[in-house]
Amino acid sequence: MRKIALVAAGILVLSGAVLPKVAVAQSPMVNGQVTKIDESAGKITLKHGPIKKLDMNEGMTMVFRVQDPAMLKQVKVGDKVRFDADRVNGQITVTKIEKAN
Ligand SMILES: [Cu+2]
Repeated sequence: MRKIALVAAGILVLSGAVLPKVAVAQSPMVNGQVTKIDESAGKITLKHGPIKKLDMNEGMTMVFRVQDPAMLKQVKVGDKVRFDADRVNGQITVTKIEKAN
């Protein structure tokens, strides 16, 4: 009986320790607008606001790689979007993208 209680307590401690980390890892989405899509190259050009974690302190228009080519089918040129980007193997890559309302 005591062992079960200890295991249960351990699970509670673990889940409590893991959950806040997940919340912190989620970075806020960046606002942008699609100006060009190159499906064959797996690239998208976005006009976007500052992305502090990528040392972009001002907005700009630039080309990003996309993590999954299917992302390029979810949006079209002119769409306002919200996205997240990160350095993946040294290349700045869109990891999430969704249409903004
Ligand atoms: Cu940029």
